[in-house]
Amino acid sequence: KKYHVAVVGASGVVGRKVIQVLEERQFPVSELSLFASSRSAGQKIPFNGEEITIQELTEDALTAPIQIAIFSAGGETSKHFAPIASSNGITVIDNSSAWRMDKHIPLVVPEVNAGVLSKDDKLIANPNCSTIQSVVPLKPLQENYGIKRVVYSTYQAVSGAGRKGIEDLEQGTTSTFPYEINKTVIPQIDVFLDNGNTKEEQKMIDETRKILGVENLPVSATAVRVPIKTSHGVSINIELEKEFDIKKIREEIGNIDGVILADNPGTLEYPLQSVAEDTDNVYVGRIRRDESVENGINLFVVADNLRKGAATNSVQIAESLIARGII
Ligand code: 11C
Repeated sequence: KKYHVAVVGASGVVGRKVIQVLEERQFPVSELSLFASSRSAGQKIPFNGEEITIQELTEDALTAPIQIAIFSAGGETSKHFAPIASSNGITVIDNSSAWRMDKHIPLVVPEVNAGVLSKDDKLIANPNCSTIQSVVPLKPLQENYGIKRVVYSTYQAVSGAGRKGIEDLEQGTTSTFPYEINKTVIPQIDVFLDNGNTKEEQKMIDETRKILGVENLPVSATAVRVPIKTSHGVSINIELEKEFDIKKIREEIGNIDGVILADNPGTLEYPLQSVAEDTDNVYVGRIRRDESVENGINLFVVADNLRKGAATNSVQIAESLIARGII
């Protein structure tokens, strides 16, 4: 079976990646429709040997025969257009933060919680990039040992902020970031909230709890922008409920679908952003005991923020819906 797929926000950094990933993974597309704002309408994007013209997104655009729509056009567009599309019977996978914390909307990283998907889901949220790669190695730890507390420290690429973020790095401008990102790391991603966290940090906390299904899980995060173009790094410190064997944990993490263990200090092998770039893998390494607490563990996780952190994960959600006979 093949599907009529729409990409909303087709001209953006993530939208273009979604189109590329659909082609690379040979997603069963019968027809691809591309939508964006009037500014980008008329642009052509290659897909499976054809040139597809971007159409302007209007209220009547998202309807049958489209069956699946992948949105990456920002929160405001998703808030307005995703309910219109889903009420027209289209299954929407939304990359923005608009719907993630809505308790009726599943928030999915397929390796971790594809089991929450059901036939009733017409709108499914794709988590924040730094959250996606972080929860992947947490899954077997939660299942096998119980998680008591998680502390994230991130090293996030400028492409997380879109094309303007990349321009700031390449040109030394400050149109997106408050300081010159080519000269410093910046311990601020997105706006500050009343509790002192940035919005990015709060997303990591809230989304981790929702994906792991533990409402009050103690999670803390510090999110930092670093001067590289692609791939986020996250240092994760975890306290487990039960005792563990570090070799066994290494094995359990290595067995997760899509995870590449890069964990061999003897040969200087560890996750690198330069290696993860342009791959769909989640690289995990520096796995070691944290001797400062009981049952503590440290690890470092790297993934391409535009792929596993966004486009690839949303296509994998669509693949999970097909594999589970939901669409
Ligand atoms: C960043 N994580 O690196 C952000 C970008 O909620 O989907 C993704 C924002 C989101 O700036």
